[in-house]
Amino acid sequence: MAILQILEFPDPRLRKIAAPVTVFDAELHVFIDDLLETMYEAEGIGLAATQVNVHKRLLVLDVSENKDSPHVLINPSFEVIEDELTEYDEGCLSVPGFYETVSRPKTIKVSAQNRSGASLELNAEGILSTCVQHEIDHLDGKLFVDYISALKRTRIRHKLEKDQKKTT
Ligand code: GNR
Ligand code: NI
Repeated sequence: MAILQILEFPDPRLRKIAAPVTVFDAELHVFIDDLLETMYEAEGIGLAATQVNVHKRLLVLDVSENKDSPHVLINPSFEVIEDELTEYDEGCLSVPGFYETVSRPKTIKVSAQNRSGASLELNAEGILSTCVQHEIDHLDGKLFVDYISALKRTRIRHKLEKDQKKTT
């Protein structure tokens, strides 16, 4: 297993659109396990392949208290079940140290494939719904900072660029 490096905003590679997964082989399974290990090590509740510079449509998440309920979603999509929105103070491992309130559909139906390629569906609400939508956004090159004001986004970009100069 391996800990993978997480890209940070405003890295342009976070803007790439991920391609569907078509091959469910041992190499994919190794990558899924690395993604899970990287998420747990970084203490995140989700991680999308895009964030580790792999531009394939897959993500992992675990919103459980005891960090013992990993989910793997491959080629995920979702349908909004109710029009109601929910607000959450979102953070992102690719935007370290910043949290902003984002409003998203509260209840969704997620369709995806598991690590063997079998279809799966799940209904999500609350933090699971928020997290799935946040991760699917990554696969489409979007970040939670795209939902906040341009002024706040620019401030965050400048602070992170300064930090990145110090550490690379
Ligand atoms: O760890 C994470 N916490 C979080 C909190 C609120 C809304 C979304 C998230 S996802 C984030 C991990 C991450 O960056 N996933 O892409
Ligand atoms: Ni994120």
